[in-house]
Amino acid sequence: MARITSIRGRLLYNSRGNKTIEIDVISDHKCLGRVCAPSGASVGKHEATSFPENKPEKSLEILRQNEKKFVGLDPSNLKLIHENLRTIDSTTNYSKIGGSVAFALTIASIDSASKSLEVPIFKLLSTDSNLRFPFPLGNILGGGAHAGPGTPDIQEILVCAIGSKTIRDSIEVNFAVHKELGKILAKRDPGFTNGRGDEGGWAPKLKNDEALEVCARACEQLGFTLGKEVSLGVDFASSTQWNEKKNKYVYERAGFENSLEEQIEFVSSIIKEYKLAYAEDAVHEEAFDEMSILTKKFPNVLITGDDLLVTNKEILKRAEKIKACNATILKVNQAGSLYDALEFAKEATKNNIKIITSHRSGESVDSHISHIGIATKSKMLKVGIVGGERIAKLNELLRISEYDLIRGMVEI
Ligand code: 2PG
Ligand code: MG
Repeated sequence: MARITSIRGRLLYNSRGNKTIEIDVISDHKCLGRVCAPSGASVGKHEATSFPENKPEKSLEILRQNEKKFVGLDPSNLKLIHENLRTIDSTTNYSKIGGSVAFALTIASIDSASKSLEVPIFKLLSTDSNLRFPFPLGNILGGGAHAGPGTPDIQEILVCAIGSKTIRDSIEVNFAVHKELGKILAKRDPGFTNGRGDEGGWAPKLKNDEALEVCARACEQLGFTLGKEVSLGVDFASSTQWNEKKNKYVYERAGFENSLEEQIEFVSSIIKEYKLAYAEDAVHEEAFDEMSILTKKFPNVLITGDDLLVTNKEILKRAEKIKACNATILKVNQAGSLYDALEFAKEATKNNIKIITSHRSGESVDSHISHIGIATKSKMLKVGIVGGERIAKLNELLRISEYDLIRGMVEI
């Protein structure tokens, strides 16, 4: 059995150029596990706090003071590492040490164990003998909190190659749609600068409906039928539009407002018109009842909670009671530790809530989430489309395909 021999944290920067932390966990003096923490732009109210007082330096200082608590532990024993972490910070949202430490320390431990035992991370996290690939869900057009003024209010229009039989084909189809969309946008607007949002999706000056229309056209021009070879998805990130005082969704860029009922109509018509397979945060983060209306109305669409559930097991239990969603985003850093996130995944699976493991908009070039997506039997892996930090996760899926342990794609 391996033993953790040292831990070291450092201040680095994420894909937005913002400060973040990276943690090294070294086992047996030689096996290095290394993880850099990501961060979101559209952050749920109840997510784990990234850093105490928003200061990564403070997280690093607390880690340094407590380093010894982890030395000597088995790096593959996630529960023990999590429990030791909880002796330092027992707050529900990791406000004392920062969720970024919980994230990086637990995943770096598993990374280190993987090196020491020479077993891939997905195998360490799951004993299931029937693992498959999740479908990559790629952001082809960005707006909202991920892109500048003039772009759609809707945060992300995504593509998923639901007809693909292999991981390579599913990745290539996503790229093809993204490229085709780029050509359409350039033709439509000679002033289009090829500008992209935070996750690699194009960021054109378009209204919501125009943006959806060009994405559908890109798929069709490649000979695909929506709902057959490929499907579109949308992350509405509705909390961004929600105005509590007005009790309305304010679509500032498009220039309209929706009441709670109108929002359901708005989302429903988009789901129907574009045959969406996937609709994330279609209502704001506390609108559980409205989410359950949509879940009932669209049993064959992944009605997915992100800000709504924030990878929090207790909130998920509340959602389950009223069948608020049939799918959930899993972002480890929303929960805090990898142990927390895996407990959340167990609860979701037990209740037949489909899992979509996801990146954050502010990322690193790490690719551990590709393993986490496989081990949690996620239906989809939401990792953006192009840009080094997005491609890193897709490339890792291709490396993993060299293991004979995984047979084909999940059923969707
Ligand atoms: C989301 C994510 C990732 P952020 O809303 O689903 O696409 O964005 O990391 O900004 O929360
Ligand atoms: Mg989201």
